[in-house]
Amino acid sequence: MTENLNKTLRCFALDGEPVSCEIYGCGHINVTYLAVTASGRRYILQKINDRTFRDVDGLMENISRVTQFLRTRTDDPRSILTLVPTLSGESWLRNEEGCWRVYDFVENSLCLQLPESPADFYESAEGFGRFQQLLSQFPADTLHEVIPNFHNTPDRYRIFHEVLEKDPMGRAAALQPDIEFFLRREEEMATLQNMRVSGTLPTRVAHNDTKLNNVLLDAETRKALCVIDLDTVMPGLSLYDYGDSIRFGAATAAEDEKDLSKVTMSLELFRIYTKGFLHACPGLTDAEVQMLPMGAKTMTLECGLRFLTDYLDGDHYFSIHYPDQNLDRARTQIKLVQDMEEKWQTMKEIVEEERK
Ligand code: ADP
Ligand code: GN1
Ligand code: MG
Repeated sequence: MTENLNKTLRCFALDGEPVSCEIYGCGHINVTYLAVTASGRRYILQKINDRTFRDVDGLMENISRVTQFLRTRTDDPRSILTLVPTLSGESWLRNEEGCWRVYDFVENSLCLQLPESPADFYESAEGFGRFQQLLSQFPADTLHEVIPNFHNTPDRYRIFHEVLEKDPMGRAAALQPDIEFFLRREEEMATLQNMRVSGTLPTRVAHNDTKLNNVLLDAETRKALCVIDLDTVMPGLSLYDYGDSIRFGAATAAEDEKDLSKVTMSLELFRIYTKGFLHACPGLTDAEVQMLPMGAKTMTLECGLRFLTDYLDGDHYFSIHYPDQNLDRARTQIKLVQDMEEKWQTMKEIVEEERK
């Protein structure tokens, strides 16, 4: 453990002296550490990415309020993230190195990068669906919009066009087929945003980043335990949460798989997640249920567009571990969208079957 990490940890109300602190997990945005104290207690220390999240006060206020609200709805303390305050009672710390927060480590839990069985994926749907359902009683408009237009797909296209125009790395020429893939679908991909603006789809409290690795399963029962990574909890659509889960978890390969023949959207996993989400979230409107396939397609395409935009821009947003990783990520999302287009009719039929 470096002296600086030790100093940072000592500012929080931990149970004992910190004895180790190591990099942990696979997130693309924050820097996460696993910290252990002399008493053996484990904690998650996170350096909050304040380039991505400009309003750290607003973000932490959202997380504090949402976790407090959820705590009134459950008896199991492990099912909700618990913030550890600083010694002066704040929910986060700013020092010379950045912005920091600490959570209790959720013990005896599993964090999966790909489902190990359909049952695991079903549980993730129960977890995110329940989260959404419980928060349907929380006043969405009182939350800070920590990243404005986060899932406003037309706005993501606007940024894409800007970067494409500048082409700061000179990368666009070699990527014409990829670029055209996104351009051909620009109009269709405004559907959800238009329905949100017109009020056809209700604005709800959404998690907005429902990757499988953002829900912990209980290691013993393998049931959904705790939804984590609450940075992007803000007003949104239920379809963002459903769609992002399909994008990541119904894929048959990793988000940066180079062999695209391995990348498909599993209809079996699509069905399983749909079943779990509809079960856990009985309050969805007819319009929401009908648009579930469009949620999956839009979130996948939007994420691919964001990866490609970041690649064209020189990889400033998503953490990368090798040079072309964002391009690989963009291409898996393209492949998934193509596969969904081929399976479109069946996806719609599955939703109809599972809603009964
Ligand atoms: P990022 O925004 O960078 O994705 P996350 O908040 O998702 O950061 O944390 C990264 C990883 O750390 C998670 O995928 C999970 O493995 C682990 N993690 C985060 N919070 C906890 C926690 N309270 N208990 C156990 N593991 C956690
Ligand atoms: C980021 O923080 P993480 O790794 O859970 C991103 C999501 C993307 C995802 C793609 C705040 O999520 O929007 O869908 O990467 N989070 C933010 O893997 O931009
Ligand atoms: Mg995460």
